[in-house]
Order: sequence, then structure tokens, then C-alpha cells
Amino acid sequence: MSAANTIKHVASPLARQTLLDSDLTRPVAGVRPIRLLPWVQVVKIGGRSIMDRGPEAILPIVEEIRKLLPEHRLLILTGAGIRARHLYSVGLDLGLPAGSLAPLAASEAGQYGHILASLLAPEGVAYVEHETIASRLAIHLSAARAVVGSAFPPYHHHEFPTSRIPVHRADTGAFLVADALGAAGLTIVEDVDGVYDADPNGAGGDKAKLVGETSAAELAGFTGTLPFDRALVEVMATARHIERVQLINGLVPGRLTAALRGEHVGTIIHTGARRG
Ligand code: GWN
Ligand code: ATP
Repeated sequence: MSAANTIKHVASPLARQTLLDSDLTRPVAGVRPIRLLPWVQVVKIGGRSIMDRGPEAILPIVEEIRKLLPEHRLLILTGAGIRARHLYSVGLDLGLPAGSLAPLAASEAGQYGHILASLLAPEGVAYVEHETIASRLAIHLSAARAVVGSAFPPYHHHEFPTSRIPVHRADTGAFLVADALGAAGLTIVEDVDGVYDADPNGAGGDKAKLVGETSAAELAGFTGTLPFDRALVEVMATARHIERVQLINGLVPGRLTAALRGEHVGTIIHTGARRG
């Protein structure tokens, strides 16, 4: 064998086989990934449910986060809210594909992140861009107790064309990044006490019952509306690290503090990830 051939044939257990055969890939690719930032708590703040409400909802949350900083290191991610819905409707009327609508809505989530970060700036908290979340989060969270970013995943034109409205929105983005980082947890902050058996703000909502605890598997079979992206249920099923997500009411002071301390104050959703 010539020297050139020896160099070309890199020894790798995956070099000579299809990546589609799980029997062959499992010994190499079947192990759980490492946790990159096991100490970071990810908190998703609802765009429509919290940020759209303005000072009356935002300022108490800012105050609560301020007090939480000595206790936790946080990646705070914001959702998009009502302007994204308006963008979707204008874009859909013009026939734009899902991949064109995704970054438009995402930029609204980013704007809310900038607003929230400005309010937390005296505490050393800044907005960090997607690229920073992807590769420089550790150094930023070593310099500050928390950073704020956009909860939308940066899919852009790679958004799946299965639906006219982008399926991977803020809740899915927050979960994907929390699981990829191997974060300590994910808390979703909205304007309801948790997941109900029907929309508590919809027709006949006064009869809706709060579900204290559920699972991604159970929610997969639920046909009613949910207070988060349906794609979140799908990505929770294949999670590697985040074992449970708690959805809480951010309009009630103290709930976020309690949730980050591990208390059950909303709906706990068990994912497909298993300890061990
Ligand atoms: O602009 O507020 O990041 O963190 O999906 O892409 O549409 O971009 O297309 O690092 O890359 O509007 O400019 O904007 O919200 O997403 O950012 O200020 O390329 O820091 O440049 O993946 O912030 O922005 O909207 O998140 O969600 O320049 Mo914004 Mo968003 Mo900033 Mo980001 Mo998109 Mo970047 Mo991006 Mo675009
Ligand atoms: P975004 O961040 O994408 O702007 P958001 O996270 O702030 O959005 P919404 O999409 O407004 O939140 O979802 C919260 C709303 O979902 C609640 O105010 C509630 O009316 C509604 N909802 C629908 N179905 C349910 C359900 N089964 N249980 C609880 N709330 C529900």
C-alpha cells in the first residue's frame, strides 16, 4: 500500500458503512452526549403571554429574575408575540414559504430579548446573539449570572415545509438548545397556571381542569390546543438530557423562584429522556 493510500483511509468505525443502519452505528453513536453546561437553567419567557402585556407583566418578572441571579445562572429566552402573528398573516397572504416566514417571526423574539436584556442591564445581563449561544455561551455566563437570547431556533430557510406556518417556534427552540447544552432544566413562563385539558381562555374555558403532571407521550395523543408549539411535544420525546419541563404562570409573583428551586408550581411534563 502506498503512503498516499494510508493517509486517505482514516481509521474510523463509521468510515465504511451506511449511517442509516442503526445496528452498525449504535456501538459508536448510541451513547448519551456529554452535558456542556450542566449548571445553566434555561427560562423561556412567553412573547404573547408575558412580553406583549408590557410593564405590568414584565417589571415584576424582571424584579424576580434580579433576585434569582445570586442563586442560578440563567439563559433567558424570549418568544415572539403578536407582531409575529401579524407577520405570518401578511406573509401568508403574499404566498411566502415557511422558510421565509421563520426568520421574520424570529426577529420579533429577538426584539423582545433586547428589551428584556435592557431592563436587566444594571445586573450585568446582556442580549447575546444566536452565534454566541451556539459557541460562546460558557464565557458569557462566566462573566455574568445570566444572558438573554431569542428562543426561536435559527432554522430560517431550512424550516420544514410540512406546514405553512413554521413548526419550530420559540418553545421548541428553547427546548432544543436546553437539551443540546445538557442544561439543569427548562422552565416555560406563560400567563396560565399550566396545561389544562382545554384552553382555559377559550369557549367554555371555566370548566377546563389543570393537569398537574403529564408526559410528552401522553400529550402526543392529545388532540386539543396546547399552550406551546406542537413540535415541542415531538422534540421532548427524543430528548437526551432534559427529563422534565415545567410550565408556570409568570403573572403570579414567586412562581418562577419556586420552579427554579425544584418546586411543583405549574404543570410538569416528563420528556423521553431517562436518567443514567
Ligand atoms: O438580530 O433581534 O440571530 O440573536 O432568525 O437570524 O431572523 O440574526 O436573519 O446573530 O443570526 O432579529 O439577522 O435575524 O432576533 O435570528 O441576531 O440583534 O441572521 O443579535 O445576526 O439566527 O438577534 O436575530 O431573528 O436572534 O431570533 O443581530 Mo435578532 Mo433572531 Mo441580532 Mo439574533 Mo433571525 Mo443574528 Mo439570527 Mo438574522
Ligand atoms: P409566544 O412565546 O410564541 O409568543 P406564548 O408562549 O406567550 O407564545 P401562547 O402561544 O399565547 O404563549 O400560549 C399561551 C396560551 O395558550 C394561554 O394563554 C392559553 O389561553 C392558551 N392555551 C391553549 N390551549 C391550552 C391548554 N390546553 N392549556 C393551557 N393553556 C392553553
